[in-house]
Amino acid sequence: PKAIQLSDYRAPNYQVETTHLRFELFNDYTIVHSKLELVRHQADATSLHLDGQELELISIELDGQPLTAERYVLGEESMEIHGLGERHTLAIVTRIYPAKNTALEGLYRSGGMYCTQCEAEGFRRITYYPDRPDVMSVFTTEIIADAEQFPVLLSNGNPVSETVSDGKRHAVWLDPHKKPAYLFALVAGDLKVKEDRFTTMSGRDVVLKIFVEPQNIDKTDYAIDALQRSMRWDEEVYGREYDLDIFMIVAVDDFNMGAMENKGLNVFNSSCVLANPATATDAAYQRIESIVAHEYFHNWSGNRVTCRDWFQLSLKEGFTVFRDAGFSADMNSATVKRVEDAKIMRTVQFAEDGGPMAHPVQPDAYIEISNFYTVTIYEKGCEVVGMLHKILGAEKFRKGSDLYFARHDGQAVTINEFVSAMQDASGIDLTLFKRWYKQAGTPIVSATTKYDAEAKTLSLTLRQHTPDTPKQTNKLPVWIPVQLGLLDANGNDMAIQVEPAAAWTPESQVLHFKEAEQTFVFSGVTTEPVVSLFRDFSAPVKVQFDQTPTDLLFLLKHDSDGFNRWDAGQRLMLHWIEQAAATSEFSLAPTEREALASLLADTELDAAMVAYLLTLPSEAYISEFSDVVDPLRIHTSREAVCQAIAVDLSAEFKDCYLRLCSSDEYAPIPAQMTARALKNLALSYWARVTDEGLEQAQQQFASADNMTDQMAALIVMVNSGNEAVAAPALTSFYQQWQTDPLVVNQWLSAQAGSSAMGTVEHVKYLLAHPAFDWRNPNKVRSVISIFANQSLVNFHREDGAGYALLADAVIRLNSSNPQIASRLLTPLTKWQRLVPTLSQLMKAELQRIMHQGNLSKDVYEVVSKSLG
Ligand code: B3K
Ligand code: ZN
Repeated sequence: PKAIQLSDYRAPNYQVETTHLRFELFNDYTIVHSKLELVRHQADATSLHLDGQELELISIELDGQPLTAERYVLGEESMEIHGLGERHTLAIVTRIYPAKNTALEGLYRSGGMYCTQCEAEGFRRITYYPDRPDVMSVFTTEIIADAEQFPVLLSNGNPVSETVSDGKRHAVWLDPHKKPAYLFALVAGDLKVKEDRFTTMSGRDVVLKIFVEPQNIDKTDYAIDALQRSMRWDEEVYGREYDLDIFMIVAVDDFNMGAMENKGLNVFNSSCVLANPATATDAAYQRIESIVAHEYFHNWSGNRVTCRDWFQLSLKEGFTVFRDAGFSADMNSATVKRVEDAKIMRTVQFAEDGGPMAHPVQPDAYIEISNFYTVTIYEKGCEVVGMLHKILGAEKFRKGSDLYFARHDGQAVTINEFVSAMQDASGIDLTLFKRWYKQAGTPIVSATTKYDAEAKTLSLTLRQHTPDTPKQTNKLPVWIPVQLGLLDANGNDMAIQVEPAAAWTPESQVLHFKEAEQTFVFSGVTTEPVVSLFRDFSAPVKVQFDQTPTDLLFLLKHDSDGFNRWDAGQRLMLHWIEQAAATSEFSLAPTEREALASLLADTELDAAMVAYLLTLPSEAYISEFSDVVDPLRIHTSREAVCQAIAVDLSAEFKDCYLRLCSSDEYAPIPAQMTARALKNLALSYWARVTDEGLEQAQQQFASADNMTDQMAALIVMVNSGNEAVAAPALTSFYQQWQTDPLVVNQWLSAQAGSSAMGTVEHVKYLLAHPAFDWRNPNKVRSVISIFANQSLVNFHREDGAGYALLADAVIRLNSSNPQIASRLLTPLTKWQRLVPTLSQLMKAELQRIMHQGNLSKDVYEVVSKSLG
């Protein structure tokens, strides 16, 4: 397979003014008629390139005449038409087989329904087409299907007509907005609909519809509510109004990712949209809220203004993640949201940036674009937009966003155009800032301070360095916004005066660090302060700043920045874990114990925040702070610290638990969700060290009226390692929920992800269980990905059996669903950082995959890059 290069980009020869599609759905196959109005776009162009995959060509006509064989060349995945003039009508008929489509790209069947997934390059599996995002067209879609089997026929835009004759239903949809083919969607099925309305800021009435399989109709309320709040928020915060008469969401069970923003017809993985209190956890509700918002926000950042080519993917994804993060922060707690996002950056994105798949936010080459829907494109892309927000401030940022949408509405543009709009609207030169988009790797910032008591100054010296990444060396300094504060002896923020003054933005408390090394001098510092650096996670960098456990404890108690309170606590806990690893024992110092106890009793603080403050860094998080990863050592030392905290504070955890038990009827609202988060955290510590706590978990499990409490209790029992407690609970849970696939998936994950229970043998048992299904991506993720990413001590078993299990799964899925196979591979890409024995075993599994014949592009790219 050959890499596609950004530098090879050429504008298309022809544009497609209108696209008329007619789908005839039969049981065994589908016939697709396409009629394109082509218009020349490059002077002198005479040839047209169309993409096509797994298509049977039935006929092709140009301007009403059959196209003779010498006028076109069929390649394995393309069609080239020659001898063209200014304007043409091209009509193509193809046959496709949706029921045989296990890759879940293009048009496929999921259960009894048809649906599509076209991003990035799925439309070429429907018909021959210039399947690239800079070809934008007005689409009309006709769907013809058995009237009884398919009462619901949907496509993008507004409905034009629907008729039934001779047992066939015939629906027509027109989308007036020009769009690239990747935003096309079609759905056909026997679905129930939940309907509501929204009145836009200019007073237009929009119909909202969520389509689901009949058994799920009682799981749609929350998504509708989240959608309405998203629509309002986008008007208020970004001035963006919805632009069609109808907005639809469809839930499907078989889906490769979370959801898809097709124009006017979002298609969702059912796990990211369906919820009711009995079956969905608070975490699921929050996921739904953010994904519904994300897909809705794409209507502007992605659809009205789209990407010129797939190297610009972060243009829509980074910006849209930033928008949905702002929404979630406003709906819940901004600090908690920031903590959650920083955790993902530090565990998953930093790992990607430091591994063989490292790539810039704007990549310059790829073999398979599906492999580039990554945490770098999404989450680091969001952080880069977030830094622009910090640099510009909220008001100028909004002006930049308005200018971007006004300038480029209806266009397919590049990341450069986004930054230019921000620059032009703000008057701030962003030339240097653009390096963030081009350089891969996580910058490492080291900080040292020197206090001069006589001069009353504090000097802060910052150095930055970005390590080499595959095919990228000698990186240049980037523009790093360092949000900071200086705490006096009482823990209050000191007033800040700094030299050079030009490097300081007082409103945002941001220092602009732009060179390899810079020293900033703070004056009027009457006592030696405790420095709080990178408040609010102001830049996606690794920080090396030696602060004593005493300072960290002080920041944990006093920092006015909630994010840095959490961060100080995590750094302190990393010290503890290191201490436990070095000495094989650990106990809390009295001051530390006191600090944790007072957090636990602090009813002023957001309860979810308290829960995060008291949660140890995960094993994955600890790994990212280790030079050489020794999973067993990490697991054992973390467990020791966890045990010590549980023992020392068991009475406090019990009190906290009992205080937060509530008899209020369940509601997925922030006040309740945060309380449940802390309550269930307290339970997990309490049950770890007392019979009373474990009995309480059993009781909560038996009496819970909502999945959050039931699942939390189940996980406590599973993690107890007490077979006599865990086994009956798992059995009764399965009996209770076996007909609900989304709940069964949680049941699978609770086992596969547990250090106590998620052993290789048990995972094999789950893979053979009737609840498992290799064709369903949610099941594969629930068992295999969860095992390999969470049950680390078992995945990294010393004989390599965990790696072999994962490699077998990749090999099995390589041909049926290459995207899922490739995604599963991520844990195996980290072999170089492991202790030598494990490293060799893991590498051998990658080599075994490499030696299989017929690797998909997806799997080949990740494996070959990982082996270097
Ligand atoms: N844009 C889609 C992702 C498509 C992934 C294609 N392999 C979902 C989203 O980011 O909103
Ligand atoms: Zn997106």
